Amino acid sequence: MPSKYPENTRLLIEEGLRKYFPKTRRPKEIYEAMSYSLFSGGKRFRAVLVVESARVFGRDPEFVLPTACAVEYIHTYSLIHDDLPAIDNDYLRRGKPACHTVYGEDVAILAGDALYSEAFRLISGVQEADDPRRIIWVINELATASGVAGMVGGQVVDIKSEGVDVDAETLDFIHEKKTGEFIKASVRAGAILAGATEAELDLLTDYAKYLGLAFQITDDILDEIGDTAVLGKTVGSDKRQEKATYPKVHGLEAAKEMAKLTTGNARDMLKGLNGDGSVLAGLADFVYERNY
Ligand code: GRG
Repeated sequence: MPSKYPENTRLLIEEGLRKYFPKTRRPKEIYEAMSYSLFSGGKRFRAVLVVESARVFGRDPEFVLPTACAVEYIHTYSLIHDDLPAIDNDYLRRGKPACHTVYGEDVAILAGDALYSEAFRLISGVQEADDPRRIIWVINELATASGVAGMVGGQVVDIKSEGVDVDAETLDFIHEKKTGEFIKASVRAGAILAGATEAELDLLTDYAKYLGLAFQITDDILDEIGDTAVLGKTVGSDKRQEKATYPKVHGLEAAKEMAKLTTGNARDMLKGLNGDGSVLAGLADFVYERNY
């Protein structure tokens, strides 16, 4: 991992995922499929955001670990479903055959569904907070961001825009909903559990909006000029499916410039914070510089 990535946090999340993964093993197929996708690598970026956002307010990583792991469950769920033949039809994920390639479409769909429910079981059953209303608040934010007003809504417009000439506004809508809202909810979840005020949350929300946009622009650029072996997923998949992407709508060079600008904007939003935002700033740089 590059130096700006909080590797210790990533390792802590790996431990948390193992600790909280359901101990039941029947029916065997579904637990195997869930665990295959959950433990197949990945940057754990959204879970890292939960932990690092709470740390700004002086909270230990362990305090928000159940929610950080739940966020990773939801993310893994979205990847499993995204790769399905009915959606993006990708056979490679995190350098390995996609879940449906190994376990079949039926089990892969159910593994995604099960991870999604496990996420909310984990937060509602294990997460603690000084004020329990903050747990409900977090559940509401994550459900909204992953539902029709977020990931699902963005994905629908994404699918329906394949092969269509999409304008810049529609492109922004797709990515804000499909990727941005969940990144924003991850940042906010850590801060909410750590007891952030509305004013502090507003600053972090603006940071997260720029971060999510930079993340997606980089993702689109990597799909165009990245390396399949490094990325762990097939390069050129967007082009093959005639997807709306930043390089397609704005041109590759303009997209690179946009990624740089939005990363700078994300960093700027942290300046008003009272706590130490240096790790979050480093994560913005990571998003811009990443090659995977
Ligand atoms: C599952 C809630 C839900 C909805 C189903 C399939 C779908 C609707 C939405 C797709 C959302 C999706 C997969 C967006 C792509 C986001 C993206 C850029 C994923 C790659 O994230 P990384 O780079 O991956 O963080 P790693 O492997 O590092 O975890």
